[in-house]
Amino acid sequence: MAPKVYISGKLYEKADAKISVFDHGLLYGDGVFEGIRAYSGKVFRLQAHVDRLFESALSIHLQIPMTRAEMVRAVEETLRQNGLVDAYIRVVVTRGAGSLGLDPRKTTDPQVIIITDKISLYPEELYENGLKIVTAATTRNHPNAVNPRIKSLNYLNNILAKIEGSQAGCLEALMLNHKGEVAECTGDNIFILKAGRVHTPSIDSGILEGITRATVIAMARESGLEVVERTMDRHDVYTADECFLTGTAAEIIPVVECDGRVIGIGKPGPVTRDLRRRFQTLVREG
Ligand code: PXG
Repeated sequence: MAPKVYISGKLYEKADAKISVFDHGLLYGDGVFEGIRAYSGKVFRLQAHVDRLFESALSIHLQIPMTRAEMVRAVEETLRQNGLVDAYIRVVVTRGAGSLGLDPRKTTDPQVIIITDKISLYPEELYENGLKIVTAATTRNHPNAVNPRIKSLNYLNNILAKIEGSQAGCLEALMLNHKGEVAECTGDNIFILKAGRVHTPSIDSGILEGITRATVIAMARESGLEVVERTMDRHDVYTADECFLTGTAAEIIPVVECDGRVIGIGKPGPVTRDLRRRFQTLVREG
């Protein structure tokens, strides 16, 4: 079946799925998005993603031209029309087409785009052996600029950090906040294990409130682990017993080296592996 893309109420063939070059989403990165996954036909944490999308939109003063319930239905229907069961779903809401000039009042008709695709996974080898990461010199957005809690279409800051990671031969890069504290990676939240406790930067460290992060915190607590959300610095990462990243695409992926320092025993640790097993059960069972 040819893939179909949802744009503002209609489904288009991939080749015909187009929006205006005057859309401020393109011209200024003016819009918001979500990356979501479906497992065995069920969309994981769909309501949480839709809620975050609407909160991102509210924060940038963008009125999404449908209700949350309509958005939920549109995502599910697009997935169904594409016949996908294990899928990656990208929801994008742009400010809409307008004249040149920053002023959003010069735009009309925000566009809602839903793209569904087969999920492209990180190589299994990385889950077995763990990732190496480096700290990027590019800092995470200052909360008084585009707040990191907003999943905006303007990801350039994180892309710059990602390039730094790639140039150092790493698939992810650690980003610090404007105070030099650990924030998160370019598209994943970070966790460490130290002395039997799980630690992760708090929301006020200037991070995206990851939905996988929230799931993992709840899951870890349910399994009897203590989870501490706090300010962290790079020393905490270097001296951790275990480290892992969480995200919709990555799920839970172990980190075994940061800035050339070997973390723990240099292999994915038992707590990370156990959480990963639990997570895989959870996404399949709901
Ligand atoms: N931090 C940042 C900056 C992110 O962009 C996460 C953490 C993890 O959040 P979730 O809610 O997914 O647990 C993200 C999410 C992509 C892609 O195409 C990136 C994300 C999600 C989906 C796709 O690289 N980032």
